[in-house]
This record gives sequence, structure tokens and C-alpha cells, in this order.
Amino acid sequence: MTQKSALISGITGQDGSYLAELLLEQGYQVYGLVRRTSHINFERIRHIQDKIHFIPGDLADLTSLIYALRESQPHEVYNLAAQSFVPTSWVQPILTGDITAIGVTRMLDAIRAVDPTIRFYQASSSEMFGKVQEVPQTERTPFYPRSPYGVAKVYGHWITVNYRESYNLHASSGILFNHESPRRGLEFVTHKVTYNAAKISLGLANELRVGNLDAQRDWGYAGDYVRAMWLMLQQPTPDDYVVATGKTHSVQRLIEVAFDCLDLDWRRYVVQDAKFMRPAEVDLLIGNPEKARAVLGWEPTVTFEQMIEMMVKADYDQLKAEHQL
Ligand code: NAP
Ligand code: F7E
Repeated sequence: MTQKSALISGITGQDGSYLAELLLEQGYQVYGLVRRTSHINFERIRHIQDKIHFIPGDLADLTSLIYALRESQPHEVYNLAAQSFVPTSWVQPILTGDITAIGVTRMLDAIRAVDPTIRFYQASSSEMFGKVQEVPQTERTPFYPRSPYGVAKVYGHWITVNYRESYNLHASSGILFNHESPRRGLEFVTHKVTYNAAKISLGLANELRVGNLDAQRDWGYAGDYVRAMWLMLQQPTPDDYVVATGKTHSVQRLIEVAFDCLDLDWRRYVVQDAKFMRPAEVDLLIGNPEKARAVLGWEPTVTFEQMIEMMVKADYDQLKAEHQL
């Protein structure tokens, strides 16, 4: 059998790093699209970087995508690149639309031009449900996005469906609920909490400033979620799937679990700060992953509590080593 190859956009991000690991384990030739930066940011893929073929490119630049597809000749493309931080999307709404929304069309059009048999995965998001119209959310729940990021993801989702229906592309969209890991960006609430709890425990900080404590999220483990992406592209027909744990927790509960891991009373350290409140909030997300379970045979393996403990421990060990404590 010929070796399979895949092109991952967003390979330097959290999900890109776990997906690259998974595809290498499966024997794929892995290509990563990387944009030009003044400083190489391969922290998450350093351990596998010798096994990856890097191709320069940017979702803002159609020509670079065509070139990347010609060079890599992939069987599968995973479009994980995006401006992915919700608060930034209010500050840079046009850039968010250009990359997170129109960038999807650029990639799809490049695939159509270069090789329409390439299988395509789009990183859709539970943020599309926003002000939820149904609880729990399924593939049929109507979208009501609450941020420029959510709006951009709705566009990316529907253009994927449209290219599938218009051009018969094998294009699938994973509606992934929040997923986290020790490789999560420090600006997202889970990692912000675990990192600062570890700092407080080591005497390196004395408070943690956060926004809305009441927001509820269906938080899973990123290592589990990239498996669902891969499974979608192994199906005979393309489709859309909700990927979630089916359980939800508040930000306050997340804080309690993280601080408990370090025997700290969170109430002594956590300060609410209006700076971290959003102009429009997504109050409650909880997904129903039944279709992913039934069709893909996908199930999460790491619980919320196990994942938070894993993140706290990783942050604690890293900070301790860094500061020689
Ligand atoms: P992430 O850590 O923020 O990574 C984003 C990646 O996109 C990075 O590799 C970044 O490159 C790249 N990128 C940004 N702008 C680009 C551009 N113009 N051209 C090429 N690459 C660009 O995100 P993640 O958490 O891994 O999420 C992966 C995808 O899933 C994103 O599309 C996100 O919106 C979506 N998603 C995430 C979640 C979640 O809970 N994590 C849930 C649902 C959907 P640099 O390293 O150079 O910045
Ligand atoms: O916020 C609340 C905040 O930034 C979660 C992205 O991967 O998942 C992510 O988007 C909740 C929100 O993730 C702070 O108001 C309170 O209600 O960790 P987050 P997100 O906005 O849900 C989706 C599925 C994606 O697709 C996105 O790409 O936590 N919150 N206090 C806070 N959030 C942050 N960041 N910082 C705080 O201090």
C-alpha cells in the first residue's frame, strides 16, 4: 500500500501538535503549513519536528496554499489554522473573518484547483451554538454565534458543507467543543487557571484575575479530540459531527478542581476583573456526541478532573524546574 500523506494547517497550535503525533504513529507522511514569523514557534512540535515536512504558507494567501498542495500532494488536509481566541475576535474582527472564515474558502478552492479527490477536515466549533437554542447541542441544533469568532466559524462550517454539496468534495466538519491540554495557549481559561494555581502554590504569584465564573463549558482532552478528526476522514462518506464529552462544568468549578489539586483554597486568591468579561457571552455549552460514538466509534478517554490534574501537574513541574525550586 502507498504511504498516506496529510497536510496540516495550524500544525504549531495545540491540536496540530497532537494530530501530527497521531498521523506519524499511523505511518503518514506529515506536512505542516507554517506562516512566517520572526521567531520560530515550534515549542509544541519540537519532539517530532525532524519527522515533519514544513511548507511556508498562510491562509491569507491563496497562492501559497496552491503551492503547498502541489508540493505535498496530500491524501488528506486538516484545516486547523485560525485566529482562535474569542476575545481577540472583537479587537481584530476583520482579520478573524479573513483567516477563520474566508481562509477556509481559500483552502477549499485550492483543493478544487489542485486535486478534488483530497479529503478535507474543517475545524468547526461549539462557539457556533453561542446563545444555545437547544440543550444539549447536536449536529441539528441551529447556530446563534455570539462573537466575531463564532460568526467566522459559522461561515467556515457552511462553506465546507457547500463545497461538499456543490463539488462533491470529501469535506467533513468537526463541531468540536472546548478541548484542552498542557499544550493549550496560556490565554485560554483552563491553562490560565492551572498555570497561575501552580505559580501561587510555588510562591511565584499571589492572585489570579479572571472574568465570568458562571460560564459553563463541555471541556474535553485535546489528545482524544484529534482522533475524532482523523476518524472522520476515514469514513466512506463525508459528514459533520459533534465531538464533546456530554458533561458541563462552570469556570468556578474548574478553579475549585485546579486549586484542590494543590491543596489551596481558591477563594483566598481568585479576583474577578471586569477586564476579562466579554461584550457578549456564551453561557452554557454541552454537546451530545452520540453520532460520533455511533458512526465513528469515538469516545473520550480522559475525564475533566483527570485533564485538569494533568495540566496542573505539568505546570507545577515546569515552573519548579524553570525557577530551580
Ligand atoms: P491554536 O492553538 O490557537 O492554533 C492555531 C494555529 O493556527 C496555529 O498553528 C497558528 O500559527 C495557525 N494560524 C493562525 N493564523 C494563521 C494564518 N493566517 N495562516 C496559517 N496559519 C495560521 O488553536 P487550537 O486550539 O489548536 O485549535 C485548532 C483549530 O480548532 C482552530 O481552528 C480553532 O479555532 C478550532 N477549535 C478549537 C477548539 C479548542 O477547544 N481548542 C474547539 C473548537 C474548534 P502560529 O503558531 O504561527 O500562531
Ligand atoms: O473561555 C470564561 C470565558 O477563552 C471559556 C477556543 O478554543 O473554545 C475556546 O473558546 C470561558 C468563557 O474559551 C476568563 O468568558 C472567565 O465563557 O477558555 P476560553 P472559549 O471562549 O470557550 C471554543 C470551542 C473555540 O472554538 C475557541 O477557539 O471562560 N472566562 N474568565 C475566561 N476566559 C478567559 N480566556 N480568560 C479569563 O480570565
